[in-house]
Amino acid sequence: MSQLLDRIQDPGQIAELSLEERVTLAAEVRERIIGVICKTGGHLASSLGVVELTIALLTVYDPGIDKIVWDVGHQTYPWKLLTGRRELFHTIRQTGGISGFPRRIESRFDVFGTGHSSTSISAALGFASARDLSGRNERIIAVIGDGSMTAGLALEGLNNAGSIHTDITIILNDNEMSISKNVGALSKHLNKLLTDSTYNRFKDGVWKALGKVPSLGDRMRIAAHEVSSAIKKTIVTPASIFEEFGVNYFGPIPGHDLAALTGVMSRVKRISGPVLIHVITKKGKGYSPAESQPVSHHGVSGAAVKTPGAKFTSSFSEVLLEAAEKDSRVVAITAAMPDGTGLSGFAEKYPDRFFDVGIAEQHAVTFACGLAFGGMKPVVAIYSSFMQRAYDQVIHDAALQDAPVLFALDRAGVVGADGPTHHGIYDISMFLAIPGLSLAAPRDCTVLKKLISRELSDLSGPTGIRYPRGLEPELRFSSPDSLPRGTGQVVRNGEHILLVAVGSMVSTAAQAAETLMTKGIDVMVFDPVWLKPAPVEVIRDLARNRSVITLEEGTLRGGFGQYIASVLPEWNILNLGIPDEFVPHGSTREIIADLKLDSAGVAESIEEYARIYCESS
Ligand SMILES: Cc1ncc(C[n+]2csc(CCOP(=O)(O)OP(=O)(O)O)c2C)c(N)n1
Repeated sequence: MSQLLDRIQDPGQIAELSLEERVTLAAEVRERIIGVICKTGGHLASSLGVVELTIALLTVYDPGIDKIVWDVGHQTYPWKLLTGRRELFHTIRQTGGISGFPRRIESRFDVFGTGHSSTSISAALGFASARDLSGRNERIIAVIGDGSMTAGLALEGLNNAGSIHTDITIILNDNEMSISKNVGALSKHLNKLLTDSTYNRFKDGVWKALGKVPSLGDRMRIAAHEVSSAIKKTIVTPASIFEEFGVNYFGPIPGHDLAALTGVMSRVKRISGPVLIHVITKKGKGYSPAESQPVSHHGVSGAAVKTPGAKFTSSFSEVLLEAAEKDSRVVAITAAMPDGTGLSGFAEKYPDRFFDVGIAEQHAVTFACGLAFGGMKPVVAIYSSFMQRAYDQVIHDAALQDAPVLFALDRAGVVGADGPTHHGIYDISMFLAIPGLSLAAPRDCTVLKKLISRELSDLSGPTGIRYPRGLEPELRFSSPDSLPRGTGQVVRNGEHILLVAVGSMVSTAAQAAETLMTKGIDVMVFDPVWLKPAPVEVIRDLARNRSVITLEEGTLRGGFGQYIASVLPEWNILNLGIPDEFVPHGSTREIIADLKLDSAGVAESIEEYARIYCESS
């Protein structure tokens, strides 16, 4: 029974509830999230950690006018439930359902879409500056986690907040966790703020003094700021890093205490300039399995049946451990994803050679270049979509200087429920455009292992290996021990059509070829293995008496197919892949089918092409 939750038709109703009712509402929100997400899957632990914070925000601010900008966005399930999406909540992350992240097109309350971390302060500052320029007076609030605060982008925003000095509230949701345990000096600093008694004494002084200021109107906000500054001057305290940035710091505040949260937020509302409220929460709060194991409950897969089989990520872990054992120069770097990228085993076995740099993809890449020039063999494991953050570093620091760094691009291709922010469909175009950078796309775990093992034995320049999320395909083909650049492998013979299929698409291509065979179309399937340098001469040879079609799980714009078409202009090549549109969230199987990249869709496109081609020739 969720009597209160089911009564909320408009978030404005929350401010009218009593404190007791809001506490009940929090319990109902939590219950609903656990009930739904344990079935559908999704980001459970982070959302459970911000239930009270969300209710406090909706109590103190007016979401119809004020702008609440969430960072990362995976923790917005309470927000969705309370801002008009309760009835659709059971559809979250599913095909045609609501998104697992804030999206402007989904709700007027989602003022800024996200999925990648650390954007909230910059976006909020933009909103605040627009407000100032337009003479409006809404409140702007950024809600950012301690993990997300470790990224360069967040620190760039903070730096700018201190200099623009406009009214903006940053809520730092500190649960001491990124996906894994948060790392780095900032995390230590936050911990110090939590435990430092001098700081807590200072905080108490500020609250007491502010409490004495009788209900201040806008005109008096400056006076309140002066009270706070005066107190700061009277007590010698260690400065929080935020104050050094010119941002007023308030906290730490217990993040599951609704009275404390709303009290502090309402009082801080009166202070002008940039302020930061440091809120302490527990990831997974209210669901004991998630509280005790927040890492495995960061994202849960719901009731989906798990199929056994070799996974790309675990094969990467295995081969990396083997290489590290043989060669002490092999080092591994993650940007806050030791578990997701399969590096936790490496971290355990080789703690000195493992680096979790925080959510800092740009730093990870440049750091790896330094390691490489210092004589190490760095492997940077980053999901394909998060590598977008570090594109300049890949060009400027790695490729331009020919740094021998191996980029392990996990989750390449369509990833499913996380949707457009997370699909890894731009890496081929990104990497192909960079001179001197090599890129391979293994079709299965055996090829992945051979490639990584070979590259790490003699890493000659910046090299990317892209591989998909999840299990290798059931249909596999034997592969030679060595897969040198520029050769590739024919995995199926055929007379009429040469189908050049990239990585995850090789088995799909072979299945489509079987279907087409029954229709009299005989397809040769060629796996180039290396997309750059590509086996262009081999493809040219094979194409002599066949029509050429390319197939990739990546955007067509600037992709492998377009590259092949550009180097073989004499052929009328058909490129199959992802059109120039953002791909929605949903089940991977359904998305792939919609894109006509499953074997039935590929067979249909080829049959159609063959028909038109035969008619015209
Ligand atoms: C640029 C980028 N890199 C990596 C990720 C993957 N990721 C999603 S959530 C997360 C941890 C965020 O930690 P925090 O901000 O503290 O939020 P919490 O989950 O603890 O609430 C990471 C690393 C991401 N979303 N964006």
